[in-house]
Amino acid sequence: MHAGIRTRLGRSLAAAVLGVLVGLGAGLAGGVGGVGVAHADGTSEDFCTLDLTDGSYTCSGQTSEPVTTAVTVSAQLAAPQLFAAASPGSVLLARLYDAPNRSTASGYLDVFAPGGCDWSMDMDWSLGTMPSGWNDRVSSFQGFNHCAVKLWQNGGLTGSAYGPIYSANGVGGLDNQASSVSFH
Ligand SMILES: [Ca+2]
Repeated sequence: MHAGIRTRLGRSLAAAVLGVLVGLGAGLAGGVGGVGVAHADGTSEDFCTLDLTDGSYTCSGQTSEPVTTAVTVSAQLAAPQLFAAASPGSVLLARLYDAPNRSTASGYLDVFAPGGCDWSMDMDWSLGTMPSGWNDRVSSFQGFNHCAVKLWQNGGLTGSAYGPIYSANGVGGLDNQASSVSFH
C-alpha cells in the first residue's frame, strides 16, 4: 500500500516536472521563432538566415559560428564555406547587422540566394519586404560574392536609399529605417 502510494506520488511528481520542462521548452521555442531574445531597450538579439531561393527564414539566439570568424571574413570566395545556407547551393549575398560597425552584438540577418551578384551595378536580387523582426533595424552591413547592398526606406525598393556599396559601418539617414533591400 505504502509502496503504491509512493509510486503514484512519484509519477505525479515526474509528470509535474515534465510539464514544467515542456512549458519551458515551448517558451524558448516561441522566442527563437519569433522576435528572439527581448532586451530592456526593446531590441532583440537575433541571428537569422533568409534564403531567397525558397523564402525559408530561421533565427536563433546564438551565432552560427565564432564571432571572430564572422567579423574577420575578408575573402568573398570563402563566404559560402563559412556560412551555412538554408538550401544546398545557396550563396550568401550579404550580412545585415542590427548594430553599427558590423558588430554582431545585437544580431544580424544573413541573406542567401541561388547565386551571387555579377560585376555590374545593375540589380541582381531584391528583398522587397524585410522578414519578421528586421523592419527599421539595419545599422550596418557587409556584402559577399560581389554583391553591393542598397537599403531602402520603404518596402518594395521605394523611398530614400543608401548605397549600393559593398560594406558600411553606418548607413547615414537610413539607420534603423530600412524596410527593403536590393543587391547589385
Ligand atoms: Ca539597428
